[in-house]
Amino acid sequence: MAGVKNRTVITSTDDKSLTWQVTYYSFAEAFLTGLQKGETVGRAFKYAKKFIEDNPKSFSRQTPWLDANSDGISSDDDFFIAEKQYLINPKILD
Ligand SMILES: [Ca+2]
Repeated sequence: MAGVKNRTVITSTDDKSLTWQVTYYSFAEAFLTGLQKGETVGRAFKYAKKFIEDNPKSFSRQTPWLDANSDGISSDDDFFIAEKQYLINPKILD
C-alpha cells in the first residue's frame, strides 16, 4: 500500500503479529470509541494502541499499525499527520 497519496491506513496489528479480540474489547472497539468522542485519528489510534500494549495478557504481542504518509512504514511521522485528521467533525458533537 506504499505510494498511494493522501491515504491513511490503520490496522489492528502489523504483519508480524496476530490480532486478538477478547470479550467486549478489541483494538477496533477502543479506536472507534475515541473517534466517536471527536478525537483525531492520531489520538484515537494512540489510545487504542496503548490499551492493547498495556494488556499483553489479553492481546499478546499484537502491534497496531498506522501509515499516514504512504511510505509503507508505521512511525511517529504518521502519528503527527494523523493528529490533524478527523473522521467526525468535533464541532457537531457540541
Ligand atoms: Ca509511514
